[in-house]
Amino acid sequence: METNIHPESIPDYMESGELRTLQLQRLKATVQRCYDNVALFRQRMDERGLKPADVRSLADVAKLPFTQKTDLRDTYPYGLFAVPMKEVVRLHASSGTTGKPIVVGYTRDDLEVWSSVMLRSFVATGMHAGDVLQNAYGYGLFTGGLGAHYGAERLGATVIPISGGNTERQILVMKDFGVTAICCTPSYFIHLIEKVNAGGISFKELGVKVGVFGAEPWTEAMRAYIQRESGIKAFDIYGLTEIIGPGVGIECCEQAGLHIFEDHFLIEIVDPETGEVLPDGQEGELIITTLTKQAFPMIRYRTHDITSIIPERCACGRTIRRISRIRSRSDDMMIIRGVNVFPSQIEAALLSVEEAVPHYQILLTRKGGLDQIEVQVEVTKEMFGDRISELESIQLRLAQAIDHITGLRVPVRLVEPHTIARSEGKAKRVIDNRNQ
Ligand code: DLL
Repeated sequence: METNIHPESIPDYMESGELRTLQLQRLKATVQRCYDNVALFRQRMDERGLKPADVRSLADVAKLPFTQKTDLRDTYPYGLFAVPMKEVVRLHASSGTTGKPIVVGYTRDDLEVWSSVMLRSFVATGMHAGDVLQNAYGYGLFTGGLGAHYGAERLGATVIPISGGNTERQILVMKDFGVTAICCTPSYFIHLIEKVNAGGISFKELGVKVGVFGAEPWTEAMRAYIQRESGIKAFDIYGLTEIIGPGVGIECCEQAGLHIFEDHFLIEIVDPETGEVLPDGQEGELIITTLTKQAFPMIRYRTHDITSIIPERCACGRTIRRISRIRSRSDDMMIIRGVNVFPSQIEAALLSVEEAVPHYQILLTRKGGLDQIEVQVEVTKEMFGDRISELESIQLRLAQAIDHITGLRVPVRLVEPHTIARSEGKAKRVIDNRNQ
């Protein structure tokens, strides 16, 4: 139990009944605001014969229609905004995979809320005023940079707004500026560790103690790798543009699931196929309803992120509930010879083999109407100099580890050091050439 509770983190410890009452009051207000100001929400509710007054309990949220990413595309750019543009003081956008980006807006109050949940996120990791934060999330339309920036400033940390990329400069800053904490994607952090170590000093000699990593899926095995190789404590932070950006949830020092800032976000888990609400503890798709957003409120947003609600109270004393690490996105699932496989399973398998380095890519192709998969794994320079028989043995062990976790014999190809592209932001783990 933490003894020094930051004043802004008090809602993290709110008595559960009080929190549910607050959520219900805010849910009602959000539904009313959406009904009054957003044509799509009103139309969807009218089609179901629903009025805002029909939301009488938190469970009633399940009566409301889902919102999908396609709804944001169909109403591009401002169709889901619930306030006049003169109240919108910031826009962000996310590029997505196809066509136009999705655009979200924030009022001044929304930015306040965002800073406060980001501040609470940093507090949960044990960061405090006086920490020097290297913020290597991208600044710009991506929410990572500015989201972390304002939260950290509000905490009283010294923020270095370095943004993503330019690895040489990142390393110089990390060495010379007294950096104690860093934010970036986990895949980029691995790249940084590698580059620092290649420069002749060990990452562990630097003063960095805390890493706040998110924006892409990663595994416990990856955390173990990062903590072992860098000596820092690595925290998982979750969020998405459509809801607010980073700061929907974060791990605390227990590193046992991500606390959701439930006074601002109402969470449900549903069966991704049927949309039916699932009980706590069961894995399914995370659905989020915003409770305080003004410019861009969201009702029952289908995140496609697969997780579960952890029903037990956390040892840290926070009463806000946790979700388990995002296992994957429902749309990332690959079906290989009839077996469902997620990239995170491949990652966990690869990292269970001692010699493996966490640079890998999954290549999907189609042959004779059947999906084919190949996993490419980088070896280190030292390994590359090894005898062929040793490389073969590693290859075999990697394939066996994948078989063990997924039940599939998957071809593994060892590739030369530095041949898999490094990302400055979100890593591209799956190369899908099935439709070529
Ligand atoms: O990635 C916001 C963010 C910035 C989160 C910085 C954390 C840190 P989007 O670009 O809209 O927003 O992508 C959101 O990324 O639906 C998840 O699929 C994935 N994602 C985000 N955080 C995590 C995480 C930002 N900790 C999408 N673990 C989400 C797994 C994550 N997946």
